[in-house]
Amino acid sequence: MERSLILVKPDGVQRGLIGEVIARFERRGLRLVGAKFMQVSLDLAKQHYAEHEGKPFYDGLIAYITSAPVMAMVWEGPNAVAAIRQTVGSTKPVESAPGTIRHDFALEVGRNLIHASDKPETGARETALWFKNDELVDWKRDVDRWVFEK
Ligand code: IDP
Ligand code: MG
Repeated sequence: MERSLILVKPDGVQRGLIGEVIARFERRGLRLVGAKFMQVSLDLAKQHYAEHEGKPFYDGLIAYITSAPVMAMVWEGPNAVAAIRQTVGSTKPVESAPGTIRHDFALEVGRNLIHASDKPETGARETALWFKNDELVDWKRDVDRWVFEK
């Protein structure tokens, strides 16, 4: 089953939007695999955002993600990465479709509330970076057969 790392970033936590974000993924039918509320270390922030090192917004991005606690989660489902990116919306909130999280709750790219893995391989890599194996729960829901075709 495909997995995606989701972070409710510091602005989302401070604004009381953890529940809103979780509710949207639950309603979509995705299955929660792991969750922890945590302060991000500088080391983890740098590993997570390594692909952006050297870009003009990099220092601000590291400062943003380490500025206050985040809610880190792993969600899974068929095509979970694409489904979640769709529910999250575009990187720039003003380019996000109405009804997406970034459209509905954000205005600026540097305060866009949420992180979601961008590819299935990234989902696997980021899950391993943020969570130990024993922090992830392998489980079935009674409702799975009504949400997942197979
Ligand atoms: P994504 O979060 O939609 O995958 P990325 O391009 O991977 O977007 O960028 C990672 C994060 O870096 C964004 O979510 C946003 O918080 C921040 N970011 C990206 N571009 C800019 C920018 O031009 N200015 C400020 N922050 C940016
Ligand atoms: Mg990205």
